[in-house]
Amino acid sequence: MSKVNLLRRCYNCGAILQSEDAAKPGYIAKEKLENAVGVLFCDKCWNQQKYNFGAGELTVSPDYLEVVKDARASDALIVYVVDIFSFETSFVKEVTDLLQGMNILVIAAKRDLLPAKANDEELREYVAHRFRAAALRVKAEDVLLASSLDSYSDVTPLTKVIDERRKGHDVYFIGASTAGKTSFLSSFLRTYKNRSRRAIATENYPGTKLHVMTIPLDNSSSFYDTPGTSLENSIRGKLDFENLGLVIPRETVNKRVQTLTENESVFIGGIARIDLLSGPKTELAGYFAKTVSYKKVVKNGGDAFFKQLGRGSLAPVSASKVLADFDCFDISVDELGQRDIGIEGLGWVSFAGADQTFRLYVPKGVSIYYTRAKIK
Ligand SMILES: Nc1nc2c(ncn2[C@@H]2O[C@H](COP(=O)(O)OP(=O)(O)OP(=O)(O)O)[C@@H](O)[C@H]2O)c(=O)[nH]1
Ligand SMILES: [Mg+2]
Repeated sequence: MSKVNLLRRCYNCGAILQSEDAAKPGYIAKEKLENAVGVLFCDKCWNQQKYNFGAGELTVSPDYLEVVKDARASDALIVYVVDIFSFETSFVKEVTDLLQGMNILVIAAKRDLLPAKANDEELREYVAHRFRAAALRVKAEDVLLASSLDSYSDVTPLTKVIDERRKGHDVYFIGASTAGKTSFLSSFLRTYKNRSRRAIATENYPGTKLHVMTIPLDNSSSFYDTPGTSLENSIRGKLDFENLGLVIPRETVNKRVQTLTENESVFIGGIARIDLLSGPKTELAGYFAKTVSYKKVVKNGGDAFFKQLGRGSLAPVSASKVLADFDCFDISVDELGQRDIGIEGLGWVSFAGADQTFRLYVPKGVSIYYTRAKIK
């Protein structure tokens, strides 16, 4: 098995985590340090902040739970909208945990951002595979790809499938912020005829403070456009407005290839870096917005990396002002076959697995992923 090792620091205070001395900063019980995945907290911060339960820290609010509870009680169809370009960001663990056993259809939006020649069947299977890995019942035929969703796109074929699948029940559109839920519904509304006695309304969902648009389908069922869950672990939650505009792709993202030999690095904009620490010469195909540079640095810059941030050649240029600190991950690759290392909200690199060890620097708090390749 390959290994992904975060050189672990407390997510809240930044202290290096250790299990030796409870009196020193960064103390955490050994089992927690060894077994945990994702972000970690030292005991002190954990106890103070109650991260999972504290106000403002949850990605899924109790109100959101209420909405999902209703959906479950009414045997509703869940239309889970994901962003196929930023798939990991839009696939929210806290939400998938809530949806166990429910009737789910997936709309994978933003297909237009991936190269046209990527294989649609493989993309649908990739998405279905990720859902199944989260213990949700989704097959490739439950995944519908959607492109260029806006109020002018034709969503009739998608709507037809939704109508068959909902069997007269309500439909809840859920997913991460900016996945494409409202874009879908705006185009749906273009040809919509209200056959009920109720009006379309955007108001607080009963008993909650969540703004939900309700589109009546008949007298007893509706479409619900729920607000997206937050992008806390995504780079999109970290950048200022100007830089956000640079990292979000507006058009098809084509791969750019850099070939790394040991101790060479590739810089992704001024905001992330991947070093090949060991292993054979490797072609790294980068999938990032055109406005994000993808450059090889021949001499391993070491700590000079931080100094290079903010240089004009490494746009987004003002990232250094926005991103003060970085997390560092080591990824040792054992699997053969095409693999992806991704940075949530930014994009990913794809390469043939061959015993490499990579070191990845990303802005503090941004999640990374390591999976089989999305595009072969
Ligand atoms: N290229 C492309 N952009 C899309 C597509 N669908 C949505 N977008 C863009 O993605 C952004 C967010 O879309 P929304 O439909 O508002 O996303 P949402 O899921 O409703 O987001 P929240 O309301 O924040 O939860 C907008 O800028 C859309 O134009 C698509 O299929 N292709
Ligand atoms: Mg919306």
